[in-house]
Amino acid sequence: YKLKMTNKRVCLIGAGPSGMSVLYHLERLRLEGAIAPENLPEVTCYEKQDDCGGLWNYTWRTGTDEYGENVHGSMYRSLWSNGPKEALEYPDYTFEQHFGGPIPSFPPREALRDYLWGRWNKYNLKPMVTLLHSVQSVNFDPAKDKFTVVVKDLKQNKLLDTKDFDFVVNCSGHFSTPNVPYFKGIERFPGRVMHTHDLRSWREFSGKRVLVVGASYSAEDSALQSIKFGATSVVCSYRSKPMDFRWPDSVSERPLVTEVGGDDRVGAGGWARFSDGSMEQIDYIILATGYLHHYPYLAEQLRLRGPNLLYPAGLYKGTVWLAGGNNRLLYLGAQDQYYTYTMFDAQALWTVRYLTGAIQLPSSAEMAADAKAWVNRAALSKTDQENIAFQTDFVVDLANQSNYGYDLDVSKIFYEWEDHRAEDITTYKDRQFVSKFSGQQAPPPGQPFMKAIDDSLEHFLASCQGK
Ligand code: FAD
Ligand code: NA7
Repeated sequence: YKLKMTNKRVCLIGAGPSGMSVLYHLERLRLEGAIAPENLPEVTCYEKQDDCGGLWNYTWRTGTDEYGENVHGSMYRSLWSNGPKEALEYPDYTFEQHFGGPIPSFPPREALRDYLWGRWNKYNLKPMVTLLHSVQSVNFDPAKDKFTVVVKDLKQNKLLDTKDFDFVVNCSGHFSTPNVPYFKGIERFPGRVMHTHDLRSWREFSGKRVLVVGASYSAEDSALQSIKFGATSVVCSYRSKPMDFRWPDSVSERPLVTEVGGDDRVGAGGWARFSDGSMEQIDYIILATGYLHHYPYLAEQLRLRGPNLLYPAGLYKGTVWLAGGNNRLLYLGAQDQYYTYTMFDAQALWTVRYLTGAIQLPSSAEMAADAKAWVNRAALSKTDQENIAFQTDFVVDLANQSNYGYDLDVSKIFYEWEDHRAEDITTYKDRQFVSKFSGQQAPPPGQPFMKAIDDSLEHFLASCQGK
């Protein structure tokens, strides 16, 4: 499907929330007649999964898929939103509009996926995505002044002829390639060792003693989900600082694990030693150690690298790749995330304005200085409150520049959410918020998070109606 044949050709990689927001705003503005026909780019969106949705598509698969591609999915059964839905709500498509009434603040994965689809269906975006096509390589050819892109049709198991593009918009996400550290003795550990990327069900932890390595969102959820599904104990091991929540008695925190080991005899357990010299008996190891920026299909000089940051270096407006100077490779959603859907949406609208000529870039020196100033500020931002304030400013700046039309600042909701988490990490998902955009007060959940097992949309909607 082609939006329109014109001079600029755009290769959009990935149809998760970020990529779909690009298609959404392009189509919206096209239908509103806000883009002159000669400025409408021809966009080809390649998605390697069999549907739009990105991480919000659940897959039972781990490792490689039926086509030999790395499985993108990192979400598991029983995943409930980790932030309030009021903090990611699209102003032009509220949860109330989608569900026809109030729903609790922390919905399960399927409900959020359903919401995303509702907004995409407004403009029938799915036919604009070339599904089951994986981008294999992207190079910039200075002689042609084009990006040369090789794509594989997964169903036909066929590499397509190289295609030329003026722009590449990379929306492939950065929570799919696990960061897997080594710990002394781990190859001899007698129990299962897995990264959260490969987690699908928590049921196997019932009756087990679990070690969770990491101290961020995945670690927090791994600890809570393990005990929710019957683990007898969870020890969380941190590298920099503990999560320091008021954990249930069965969860504790230790400094970094230094060695693991165990007995090879059937039925014998394993152990972990920590940098304070203490030891624990454990059966399972969950590596909640985050993800790598990993874009193997992008030519070396186009690749973003580094840790998960609020403002990765080298991106003007957190979006335009500055190295090389052609400014025609864009990254969406490459940031660490408090804001999610609305941040991607502001970034997408900014991108569409840029692609259609409504936003002009300043000089290279100005862009580099602007990006550097954000990077420097991000480096000074340490606490959750500072991080939230930082990302709010980032999102609002993008929204202002792109004439977004709504105030996306939901920092108050995030601050309150952080307070709830500090009060009680086991109950914060049972709290309720008011929507900034519909004014709707969320009802309490049908069941508290620590008791809710059925994560289906059907069950969720039935429980909202008190059935
Ligand atoms: P993704 O959703 O990762 O989508 C990227 C797309 O690109 C995928 O469809 C992928 O198949 C495709 N792709 C990748 N490589 C290629 C290629 N070479 N060729 C073609 N297609 C390709 N956010 C929240 O708001 N609330 C939450 O509760 C929440 N929970 C999370 C829990 C987990 C375990 C994880 C990992 C993330 C969570 N997130 C959550 C954050 C999540 O990153 C965002 O919500 C969102 O999915 C990011 O959207 P995206 O489009 O940038 O990337
Ligand atoms: P994050 O937020 O990037 O956090 C990664 C965590 O892993 C963090 O606490 C790191 O410690 C820790 N880590 C990384 N490497 C190591 C090693 N070598 N040893 C010990 N600990 C390590 O990733 P998450 O998976 O939690 O969250 C990603 C997204 O998924 C997020 O948006 C959520 O919504 C769900 P550090 O603090 O850097 O010392």
